[in-house]
Amino acid sequence: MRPALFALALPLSLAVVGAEASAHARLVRSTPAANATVASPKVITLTFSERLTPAFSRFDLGTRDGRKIKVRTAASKDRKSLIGAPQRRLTPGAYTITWHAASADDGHRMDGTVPFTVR
Ligand SMILES: [Cu+2]
Repeated sequence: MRPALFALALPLSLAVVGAEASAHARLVRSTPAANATVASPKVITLTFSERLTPAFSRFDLGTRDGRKIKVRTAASKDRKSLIGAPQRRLTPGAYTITWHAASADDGHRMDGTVPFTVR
């Protein structure tokens, strides 16, 4: 590639990468926070960097050894958060929130986990 063309192409490709990254729904905040030790949470809230498509966005809750805790999740009014209440009090131990989030902007699906401990 000629130097002049390369000089043009580089900022363009960086711009595309930047747009992609900002269009993905990244987890920005959670309650409980990752790795926190808390009392049994009545409500779990995950807040994302982007508006979500509620039909494809939810989270599960399980013990660290794989037992599922029932939790019904819903999107907040601004569609940037997922909120759910565990259907029973959590006994002391290690838990993992496993989330799935689809960006309303580009439909890209992301997922991740948030570990926490109940004292
Ligand atoms: Cu994306």
